[in-house]
Amino acid sequence: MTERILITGAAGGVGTLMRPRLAAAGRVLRLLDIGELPAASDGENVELLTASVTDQAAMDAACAGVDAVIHLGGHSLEQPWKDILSVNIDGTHTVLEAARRNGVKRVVLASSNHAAGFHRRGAEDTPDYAFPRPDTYYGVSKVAVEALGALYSDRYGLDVIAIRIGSCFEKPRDVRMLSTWLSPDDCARMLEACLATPSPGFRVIWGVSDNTRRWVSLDEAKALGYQSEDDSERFAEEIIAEHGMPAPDGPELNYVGGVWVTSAWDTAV
Ligand code: 15L
Repeated sequence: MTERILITGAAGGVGTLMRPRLAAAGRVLRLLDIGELPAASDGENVELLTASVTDQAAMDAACAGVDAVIHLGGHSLEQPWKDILSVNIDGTHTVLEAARRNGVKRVVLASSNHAAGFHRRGAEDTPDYAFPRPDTYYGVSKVAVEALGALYSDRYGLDVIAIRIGSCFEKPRDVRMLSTWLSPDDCARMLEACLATPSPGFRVIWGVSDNTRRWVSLDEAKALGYQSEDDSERFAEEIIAEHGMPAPDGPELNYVGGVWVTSAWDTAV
């Protein structure tokens, strides 16, 4: 039987990295974005949709015949409150509501480390389900994403997993990302685990690779079947040579959200 997975925000950074990695025999990827999606390549089993996650009718149609939703759509950086509210918070409600209306059983939500960015790094790994301490309006929206996921799971019985993604790029871009990096291949492994694990109910997991310098727990992710195969340590020498070590008492190495806790990110109005 063919499996159909809807990916919102499929033209974004993580969506673009996941498109080839989540391709599988017997699977159709229904890719949705407000922006332009590259055309299907030869043999690629994709359906392309142009729509906004804030459009309920479009999302209802997009969820028809779908087995699972991976919701990556939304702003990925700090924005004025009204934009965060509309796209990230209202948009996530729209996606979950469309999933519920269509009987979609499983939704994976892109949360972020910035939902808990003001947690100080301690001697122990920051635990799973660390209480929200958002560092920005963007972080607040990810807390709302998690809350909406919990509501739709507890009230309507959907399986919902929110991933507090660290930094998902081809390679770490600074010293903090040696701790927060989620390699694209590990991200795909994590998403596959989220799709496959039986009856998870509502979960929140940290989305990072098993980095030597990791500072968040992977226990809950592992309990869902995630097995990281990457470690940012192979980039450490190069990244430290390029950027230098940050101040030992500065935000970069002392808060989960790094410099997002500083006034440099006070763009919000
Ligand atoms: C995020 O949530 C952002 O979407 C991404 O652009 C990165 O900046 C990442 O967090 C991070 O903390 O490195």
